[in-house]
Amino acid sequence: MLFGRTRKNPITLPKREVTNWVYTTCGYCSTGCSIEVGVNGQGEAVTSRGVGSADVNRGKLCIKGIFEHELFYSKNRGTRPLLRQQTHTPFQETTWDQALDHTSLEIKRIQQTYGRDSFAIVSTGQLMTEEFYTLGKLARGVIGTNNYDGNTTLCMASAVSGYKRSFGSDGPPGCYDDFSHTECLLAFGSNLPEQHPIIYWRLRQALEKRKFPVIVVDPRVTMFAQFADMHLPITPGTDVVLLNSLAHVILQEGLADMRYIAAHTSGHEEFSALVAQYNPVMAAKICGIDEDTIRNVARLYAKANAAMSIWTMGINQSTHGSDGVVAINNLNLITGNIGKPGGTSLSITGQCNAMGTREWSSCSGLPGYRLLENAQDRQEIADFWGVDPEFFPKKRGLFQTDIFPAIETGQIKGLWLVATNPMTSMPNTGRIRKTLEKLEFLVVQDNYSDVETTEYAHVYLPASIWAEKEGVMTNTERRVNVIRNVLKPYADSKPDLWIFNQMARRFAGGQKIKFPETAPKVFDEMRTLSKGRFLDISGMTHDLIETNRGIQWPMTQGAATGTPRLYSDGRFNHPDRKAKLIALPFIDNNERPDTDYPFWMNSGRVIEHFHTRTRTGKLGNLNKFSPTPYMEMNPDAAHALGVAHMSYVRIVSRRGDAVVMVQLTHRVPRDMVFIPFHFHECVNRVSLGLLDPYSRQPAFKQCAVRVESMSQQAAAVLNLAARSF
Ligand SMILES: Nc1nc2c(c(=O)[nH]1)N[C@H]1C(S)=C(S)[C@@H](COP(=O)(O)OP(=O)(O)OC[C@H]3O[C@@H](n4cnc5c(=O)[nH]c(N)nc54)[C@H](O)[C@@H]3O)O[C@H]1N2
Ligand SMILES: Nc1nc2c(c(=O)[nH]1)N[C@H]1C(S)=C(S)[C@@H](COP(=O)(O)OP(=O)(O)OC[C@H]3O[C@@H](n4cnc5c(=O)[nH]c(N)nc54)[C@H](O)[C@@H]3O)O[C@H]1N2
Ligand code: SF4
Ligand SMILES: [Mo]
Repeated sequence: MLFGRTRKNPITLPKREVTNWVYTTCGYCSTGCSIEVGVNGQGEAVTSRGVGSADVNRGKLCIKGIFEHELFYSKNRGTRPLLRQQTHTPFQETTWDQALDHTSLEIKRIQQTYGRDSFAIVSTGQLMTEEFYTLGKLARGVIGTNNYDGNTTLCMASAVSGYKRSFGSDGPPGCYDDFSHTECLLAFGSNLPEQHPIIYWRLRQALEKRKFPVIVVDPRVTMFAQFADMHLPITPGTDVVLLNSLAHVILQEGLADMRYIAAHTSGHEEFSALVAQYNPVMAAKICGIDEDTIRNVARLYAKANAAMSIWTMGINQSTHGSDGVVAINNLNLITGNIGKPGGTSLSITGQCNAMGTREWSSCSGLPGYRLLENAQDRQEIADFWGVDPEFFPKKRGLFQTDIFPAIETGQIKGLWLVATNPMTSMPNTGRIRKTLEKLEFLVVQDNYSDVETTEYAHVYLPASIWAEKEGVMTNTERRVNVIRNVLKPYADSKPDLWIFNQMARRFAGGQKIKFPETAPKVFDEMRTLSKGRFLDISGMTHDLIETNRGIQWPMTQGAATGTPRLYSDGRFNHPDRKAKLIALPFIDNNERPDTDYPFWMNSGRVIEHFHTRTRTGKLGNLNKFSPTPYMEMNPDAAHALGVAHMSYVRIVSRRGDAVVMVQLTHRVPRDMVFIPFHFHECVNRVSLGLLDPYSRQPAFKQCAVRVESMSQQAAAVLNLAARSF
């Protein structure tokens, strides 16, 4: 008798005859895996594989990388530029010349009518570095708006700000190899196995060779927490209190590295006086981690010969994001754990090239970590580009999260969105919708014509995706890796570099300044501008980068290799060459659960999806794992409300509501729900996103909601309605 699957059609694997493997780098997360894309005799990309000789991934890829070649053929790629005079009327297909002419005329009209800064540009962490540099030249040197920033404000701004405050410069000091040397790992608000699977795999490799304690601080029992030796389920938003208390114990028990503190830091006295107030008994009441555990972790960390901390969005996306980063740096400074093998303060970056935009995009300043506030930096770039230094503003303009409120109040009238989707990714999207509707002119430049923001756009520019282009990206450990061109641009889409260059030509300033047409030529400009600087890349070329499977900056001209660690000599980038120990008083300003809204709403990611699903939502091999907006809820809390597993509920906050399917799990405590943020019209309809005072990054991870059970029929209707807006 035949049973089950034997009756069904057998699974057949497609035949993949690869004639050519092309070297490239993954375009999703910041791990920076080297990929080879297999191309067949007909010139089609048919498969992807990890590069065995690449130090980062050593032949491995996560589920997103394995299917990355499918992106080339994914649905709803933009085929031609689209244009319309008014939103909510049908778009007309148009030529590149017309789309670019119209856009440049609108930019000029808005700037002439309302002032130069009334036109804003919001970019991303997902272009090639050469594209970032070119967009920066266009924004700063030609168009001349000071309201130019990136979505990295949602992502890495707190890490940047914290590094600058502590060390005098941005730039993560450590690397993945530190796992092989450390004796204690402390991870804050990072779900490494799902969000950086290959970095996690590097950690596992190190642990197989040599056991050391792994301690995860996260209010949720993440996959990382499950694999850790200790899990500290912290009260949301209170990491600074825990960190101050760890420092308290280390100083009080004489476990600090006083020699390192005296030689390489300033501010010790004020810092010690502040942490003296954070004894573990008092801290436990705020951060929810008991006194014994605090003392135990402090001793483990301080007594290890080398100890390291990593963190991601649980720290950065907080009203104390920048302070959280500084607090982690404080911990590493007082224990002498900076710039030594296994001893570091390593921010795990988010997007594939969030580092590249920090280094070269001019979003927060000028290229190569130069500052608008510094006259010599302005002069150097003005001379190099051939512009008047007075054309540059003397202070950075609005952060991305301040640009939208400035649209609300009429200060900004026109916007260019490049590779970012704020209608899904910004907090409180109801407010974002109103701002986009208020714009006189919106241009959206994206791989996909169905990206939600096009609904509000006047012009849509179809950009080529990933390895239809070429250029470099910098990963979490400062490794510059190269994306080689695999396929020619899809339909009539164009590489972002081409689009920026064509736009430049349409401005008088852009005709005077040189805009090199190819990525290697742009890279040459960056190399020249990097000479002698902290992020020196003058020793690199695209070819050398490919040969080495990525090189870590700095690498000066003539050097044999890159540099795995920064600050190994204990000399930092503040004028006195010391790192700062900074006192961090804690003020609790989060929206907390109360009787009307009794749950913390936490949000984040799952392994199979990337951000707003414009890409992973279109690949069956990824989307099938979670095609529906859902929420993790504790079974006890659900029972009390009569909410069943796999039923739909309505979550409500003071901003808005959303419909999600319930997944009952003990991953979340009784007073918390967790929602992946990948879905449109979902978590960010509800989120608050209070801003960090230094970095202006939103606290996506903390707000208060209530959960309403509802008739499943009504839920289905609402769910559909919400999605069709
Ligand atoms: N699969 C996948 N991988 C990705 C991405 C993706 O979309 N999908 N995106 C990339 C990007 S841009 C980024 S920024 C990274 C993000 O990578 P992660 O930061 O690792 O991912 P998240 O899920 O956003 O948040 C991490 C954790 O922060 C915790 N958290 C919430 N509040 C607090 C708190 O108050 N304190 C502490 N200590 N923890 C808290 C959450 O419970 C969550 O488990 O991932 C990158 N990698
Ligand atoms: N509630 C909540 N909200 C969050 C977060 C959270 O944890 N919780 N995390 C925040 C974080 S850390 C981040 S990084 C943001 C991400 O937020 P977004 O950047 O808005 O999200 P993406 O979906 O990555 O949008 C990138 C867009 O660029 C397009 N794109 C990709 N490559 C290219 C290219 O080469 N050229 C062009 N022109 N377009 C391209 C994609 O199709 C996509 O539409 O979301 C933030 N929002
Ligand atoms: S870990 Fe990140 S870089 Fe590596 S394959 Fe996965 S998504 Fe790409
Ligand atoms: Mo991010």
